[in-house]
Amino acid sequence: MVEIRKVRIRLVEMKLKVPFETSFGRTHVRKAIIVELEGESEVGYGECPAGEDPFYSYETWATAWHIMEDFIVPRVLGREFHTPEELLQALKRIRGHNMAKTGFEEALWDLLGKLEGKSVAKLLGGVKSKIESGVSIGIKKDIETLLRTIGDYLDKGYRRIKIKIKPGWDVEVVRRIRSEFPKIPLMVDANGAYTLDDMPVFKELDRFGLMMIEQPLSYDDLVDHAELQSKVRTPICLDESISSVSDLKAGLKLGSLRILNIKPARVGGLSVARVMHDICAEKGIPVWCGGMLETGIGRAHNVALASLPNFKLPNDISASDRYYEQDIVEPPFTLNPDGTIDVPKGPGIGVEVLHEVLERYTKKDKLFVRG
Ligand code: OSB
Ligand code: MG
Repeated sequence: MVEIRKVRIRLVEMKLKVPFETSFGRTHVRKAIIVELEGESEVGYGECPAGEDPFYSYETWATAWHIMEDFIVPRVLGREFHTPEELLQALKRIRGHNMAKTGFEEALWDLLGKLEGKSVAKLLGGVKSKIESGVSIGIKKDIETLLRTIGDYLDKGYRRIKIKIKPGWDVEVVRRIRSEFPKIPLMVDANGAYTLDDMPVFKELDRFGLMMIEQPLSYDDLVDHAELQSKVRTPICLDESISSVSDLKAGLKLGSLRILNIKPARVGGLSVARVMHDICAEKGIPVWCGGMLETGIGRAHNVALASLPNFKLPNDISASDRYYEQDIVEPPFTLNPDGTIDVPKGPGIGVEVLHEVLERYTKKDKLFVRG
């Protein structure tokens, strides 16, 4: 049990080493809100990875800031919590805004872990000491650049390659990758850029032995994904379409997905992510942990989550140096030669937050103290 005595939210900006381009836009500088929850003796950290634009989801850092300041902080500050589920219960009247909630929920997992001397992975019921690491590669200016980038990541040891696709950057690109790298574990992510009218594209993609096609159709669709899945062999994996347990149940009933990408920030926290993991485990649906280009804090929570047993496929959890010159945690996340990342064993997130570096990346912050 812990009483929340102080809350700090800070907007951070971290320049990406390489801009990240998807079908919905391009990111040069990653914005995120870091949430700090302070009890009597420890501070817990969580991350809300909502960015600049409402293009991946409706949340932006600015909507998250508003929801935190005006609706979450008043329901958390000065309150006592035994579990992260209890915190989410206190936020239940707030519909949606999962990324804003996740910053707080994760911070409480870290805080409780530190107080109990246990890692977040252990508290969650994680069973792995290493997690499998894949890499998600944005749209590049030409296919040659993409092929070179893929080769570099394979040399580093990444266990699977995901590329972003959009109309005009799809079948030909995959064909070229397959002729260069015939056997690698390969998948594509469309971030909702297609419709059922693009069936010829999916029929072509179906011939390349892809591990899965992620979020081919609209972010709010389940019915058309079910129809598409009935027409292709390649498993459909959903990301944007599944932001709640009810979405997941509907998607499974309809047959809209055979694989689930779980991002804590998208679904409203690690506890919801774990419920989804359990449902999928029971139904024989493999899951993996997606990413939102998180800083070391969100990354640490993602690593903890991915230590659960049904995370059966490589995750979009790459080493810190795939994204940033300098991460805000120590040690940074590094890739083992076998393409895995170690699950930290220390209390809470198990990595130290570098306060001076965090301060340097902070664009604005606000402190709330129990009245
Ligand atoms: O769709 O999975 C996605 C990044 C930002 C927003 C959406 C997505 C992504 C990624 C990158 O694919 C995953 C990562 O390395 O963090
Ligand atoms: Mg995705």
